[in-house]
Amino acid sequence: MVDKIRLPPNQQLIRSTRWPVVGEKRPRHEDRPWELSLLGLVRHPCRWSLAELQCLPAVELAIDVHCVTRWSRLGMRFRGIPLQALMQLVAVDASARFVSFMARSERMHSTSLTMEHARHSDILLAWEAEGVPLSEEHGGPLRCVVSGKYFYKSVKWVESIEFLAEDRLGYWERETGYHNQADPWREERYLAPTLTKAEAARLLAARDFQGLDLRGIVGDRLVLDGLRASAAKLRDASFRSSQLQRADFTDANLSNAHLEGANLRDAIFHRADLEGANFAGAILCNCDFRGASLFGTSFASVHENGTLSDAAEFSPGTIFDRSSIAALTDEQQEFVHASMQACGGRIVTG
Ligand SMILES: Nc1nc2c(c(=O)[nH]1)N[C@H]1C(S)=C(S)[C@@H](COP(=O)(O)O)O[C@H]1N2
Ligand SMILES: [Mo]
Repeated sequence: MVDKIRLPPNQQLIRSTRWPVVGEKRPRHEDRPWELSLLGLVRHPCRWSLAELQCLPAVELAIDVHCVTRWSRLGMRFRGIPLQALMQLVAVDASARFVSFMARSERMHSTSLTMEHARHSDILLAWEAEGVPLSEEHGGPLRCVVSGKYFYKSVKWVESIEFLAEDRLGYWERETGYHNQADPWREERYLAPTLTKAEAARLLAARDFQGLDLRGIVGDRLVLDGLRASAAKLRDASFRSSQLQRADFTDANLSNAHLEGANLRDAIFHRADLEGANFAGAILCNCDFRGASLFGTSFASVHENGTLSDAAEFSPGTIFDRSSIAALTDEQQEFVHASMQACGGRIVTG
């Protein structure tokens, strides 16, 4: 019950031993030893080696992790230095209104927060998770962990923190339309694209989305059979109860898309990004899911007492990779295995 209250809308708990790797997998290679700098609007800019940081009074905090792709892990234990402690040491100027975190990574990954959030929430520069040193893929030797925001505000391999008067958009926020506020309780996941109603209507009538960025497009309860949407960017799109028979979503990005109750008979999701997509109650007969990414994807609604409703429908022609299914939550995996077995659908090694 307590867990439910701590779970933001449309998030799913993952098993407490699982921790998916999201985004970049390794830092930029450099011979120089690891350092963390605090700079910008501060009285005493400062740089610490990892050893120096680890001599400061460390704390261990339990932080709820909520990834924008709909998986959550509650109360993960992280050990490190609170950002507020470092902010006191460098004496942040009153004119600072934003703080930007930069990673030692190939694409110079970054993100930013308001000073308001930096001052009033739990933020750690962490080197340990669940009692063991952070592995490199999870941001070791040093990462940021920010409570109260989707996890994309927690930069891995953080090497500098800059205090600013004006905001500087981070990598995901700038390049892929991730919401700059990132409040999981308000579901601030992605920004809607700049698509006018007339343009959306024209594209829906033509049923051709190939390669287009149509984030957040709404096509509920429409007849869209034969839709061509290969390589389309359809994050957060909504096709609830639509007719999408034979639709081609090869290589499309449908993360967090709503497909509840849609008729997707003979549709192709080959190599599609379906992270966080919802197929509850959808007809998925003869659908090809090979190579699809299924972190946090739903194929039925799971209730608090463990019961299921709105089961998606499979058929002998439905096909999944075993490795894609392994990314689902336990409840969704069980459901897919059981109903695919019941109808004779194919689960192949891939
Ligand atoms: N340097 C860097 N930090 C990053 C990212 C990234 O791609 N590069 N991805 C972000 C996103 S979207 C998430 S969900 C978390 C994932 O952290 P994890 O791989 O340890 O789960 O890191 C965040 N920090
Ligand atoms: Mo994320």
